[in-house]
Amino acid sequence: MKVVDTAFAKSFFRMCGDGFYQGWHERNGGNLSYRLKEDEIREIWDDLNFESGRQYDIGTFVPTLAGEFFMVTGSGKYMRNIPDAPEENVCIVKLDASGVRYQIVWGLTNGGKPTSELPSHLMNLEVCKRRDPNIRVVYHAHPANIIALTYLLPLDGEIFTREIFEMATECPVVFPKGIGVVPWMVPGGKDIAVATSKIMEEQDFAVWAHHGAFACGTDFDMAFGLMHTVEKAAEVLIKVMSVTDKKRQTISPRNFRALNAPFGIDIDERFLYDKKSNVIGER
Ligand code: 2HA
Ligand code: ZN
Repeated sequence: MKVVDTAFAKSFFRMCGDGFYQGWHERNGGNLSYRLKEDEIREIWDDLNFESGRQYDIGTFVPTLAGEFFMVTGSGKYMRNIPDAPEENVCIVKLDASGVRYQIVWGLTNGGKPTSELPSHLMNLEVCKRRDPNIRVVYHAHPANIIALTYLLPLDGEIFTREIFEMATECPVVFPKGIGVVPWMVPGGKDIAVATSKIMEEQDFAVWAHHGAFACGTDFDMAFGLMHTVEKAAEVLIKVMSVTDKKRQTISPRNFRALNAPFGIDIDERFLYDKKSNVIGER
């Protein structure tokens, strides 16, 4: 089967367009990766090309992913163009037996390399695979409200989570383990990949201060839906903060605890601290 005709590839390409139309992918901003299943690799085997044999350094070390195949967006490519021209803008890479190098086996037909954030994608996919082998998607986007909050709230995962939780009852139900925050760092390298994957060892979402965010998921809907949910709550918070620095009323820790039983979740208590004031962002 042709790669472009598979269900996973169609979902991948569609999500890139969806993210563009949300306004999360100006120019070449953002990137997406997917760890293929064994039956999907078998399905597309005849459409892969191993001839070049050229190997490139990942820029980090992901032994748990050795030998695996990933669909990833191309470096410098525009998410907007992916649904119409996937083969030019996306590739499939195969990792070598030690998880240090990769080979391009499909796509990027006009040349190019995988996303500049490949180290972060692969390190996140690695820690996610260790905690849940069903997690296969890692998504990086530049949503405006999440980025705006990184200028307004302390860069503290507990405070970010609590303030986002209070903006929509849905939030603690969708991500009861909360979100983490990476301080400003140089993008594209190993250091930011290490910092992000530290968060992804336990949580599904990492904010990159003054840059964007990373979400993971078991499928494209889960990763996109998580980005969408956090960004929507961030938008509500920005609207509230545009009017006042204080909340008149909000969802209380007692209210949050009441969600646990009916929704079968266990909201981490470290986000449910008692606040000393109603000023947004203060503990
Ligand atoms: O240009 O978003 O972080 C792609 C990016 C880099
Ligand atoms: Zn980015």
